[in-house]
Amino acid sequence: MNKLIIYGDIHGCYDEFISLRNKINPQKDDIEVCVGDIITKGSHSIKTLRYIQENGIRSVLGNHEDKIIRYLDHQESPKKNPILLDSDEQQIVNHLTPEAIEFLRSLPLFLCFDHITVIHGGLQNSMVLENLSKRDQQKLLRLRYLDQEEHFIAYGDETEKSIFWADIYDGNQGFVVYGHQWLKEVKVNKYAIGIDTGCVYGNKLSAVIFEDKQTNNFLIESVEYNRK
Ligand SMILES: [Mn+2]
Repeated sequence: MNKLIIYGDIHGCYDEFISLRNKINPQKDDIEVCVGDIITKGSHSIKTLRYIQENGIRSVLGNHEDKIIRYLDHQESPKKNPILLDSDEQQIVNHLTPEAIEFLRSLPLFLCFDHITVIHGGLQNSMVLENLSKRDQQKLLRLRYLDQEEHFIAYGDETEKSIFWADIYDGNQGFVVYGHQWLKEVKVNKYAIGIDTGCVYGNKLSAVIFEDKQTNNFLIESVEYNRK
């Protein structure tokens, strides 16, 4: 039976990604997916992106890929680009091949494998993935915390009363595998699992492996950040 292997935010941590993939040792029929944020922040964004493309690994869109695409879209207009890139993002843009740009533009907001749903950020119980407004599409990439009335809270505006979306998610869009919010360990809820364990911040890179997509039985594999 083929496995479903889902990798957390790689952020250009190429060496750790290769170590993790070697540890998991995917077989030909296994499906490999990333939760987005393949690029930016780490040292090897372009190399990682090329490897993902060359090895038939799929991904959903992360907020960092989304920023690069929005920047490129604005570049086609004669107006001043409202998106500001940092030097790392500028380097990435300078080195993207037309194929890489096409790959980034092709990334979906979500992927479903039976009842397992892969997204980058988070979702609210009222959202229907097949029918998202433009605003909800942006939320899907960025959602972390909600307020008491279950409204989106912008990054940095959280209080101790804020609610992490997965803690109240009711499972109506499937069992969700997500990244975006990094934590020291994977975060397991009844209907969701967060697998960004902050490799690029010096912690570790993790993947979740479903041996059988019909059940929720999964394994976690991780490799530590490589301090060279
Ligand atoms: Mn990220």
